[in-house]
Amino acid sequence: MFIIKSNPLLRNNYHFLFLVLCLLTASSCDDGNIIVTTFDFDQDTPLSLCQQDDTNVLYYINPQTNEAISFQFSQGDFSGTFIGLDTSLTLTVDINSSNVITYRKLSDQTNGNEYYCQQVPPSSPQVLEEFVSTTGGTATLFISIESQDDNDGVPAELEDINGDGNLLNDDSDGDGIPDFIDTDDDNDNVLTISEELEAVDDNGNVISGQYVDTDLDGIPNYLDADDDGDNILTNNEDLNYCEDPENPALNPTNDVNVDGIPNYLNNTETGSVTINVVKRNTITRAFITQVVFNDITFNNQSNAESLTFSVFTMGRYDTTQSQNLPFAEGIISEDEAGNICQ
Ligand SMILES: [Ca+2]
Ligand SMILES: [Ca+2]
Ligand SMILES: [Ca+2]
Ligand SMILES: [Ca+2]
Repeated sequence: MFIIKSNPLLRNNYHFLFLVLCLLTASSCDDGNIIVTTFDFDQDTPLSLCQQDDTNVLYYINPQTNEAISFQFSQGDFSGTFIGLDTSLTLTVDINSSNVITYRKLSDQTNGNEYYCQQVPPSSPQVLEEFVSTTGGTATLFISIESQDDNDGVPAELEDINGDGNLLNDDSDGDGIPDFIDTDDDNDNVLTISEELEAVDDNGNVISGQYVDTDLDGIPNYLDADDDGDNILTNNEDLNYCEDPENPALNPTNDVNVDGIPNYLNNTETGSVTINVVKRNTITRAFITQVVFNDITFNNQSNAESLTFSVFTMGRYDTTQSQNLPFAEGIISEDEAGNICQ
């Protein structure tokens, strides 16, 4: 009746505790009447999130065992994400009467969203056994970025300009945003996805890994702030930047003269305006929040039984978010600039 897992290092230490509990109260452990709690959660347990006002509930219901774990806590701005260029964020929450962990063994399967995300919890399934945390101990919410990419057409490894394996220390345009998450690597207001076109040879065949370099200065267009080499920065060749309501501002690609070539790629067109605002840098990031409790005690709600865990790993909450990354000081994004056409 006790389940000993094959890899105890990855499991919570409930088995040992429960064995000790049973050794101390041997008569109640072999009578077949008690419900054996397993607390079968680990770092890969997939948690979901409900939010209402300033209260969050992270939860999981195991569809095989009908074990339900939830962590309700007050933290108004919790989203499982963070902004900025840090790679992780740790939140520590005290366990008390407002921040509560609840373990339940349910009589039947249920949908976790319906069970935890309604004002009035459903009356079924029944709660066969319930443990609730007491005051004391902490929850650690370790939020980290699982993946992020600018999806700008240039593979991340090619955006490791200095080739040292660290993507965070390559910032070609010095705007504070590393190339691998910079959607406009030269800050010329032509997004890299529009500039990273692979070069073709005289027969029209793509030259793999070599990008178009209009002015043949050795710098591919997506890293070249003056693409046609006429000494007018590409962002300043956007002469129509506030003239055409059908076309968004800050887009040099739509400034086309009669030959069909945008001014920024035509070195005979040298008209210039001063534009000191750059397009916002939007990327999608995937985050993981690992939830671990330390030094917590649960009380069984129907008897005097209590369980103490020095470390209790609840699981992980995964989420993605589209974010505008912050620029270095002195760089004005269109979000900060307001109406640039006034
Ligand atoms: Ca940059
Ligand atoms: Ca980039
Ligand atoms: Ca660009
Ligand atoms: Ca130019």
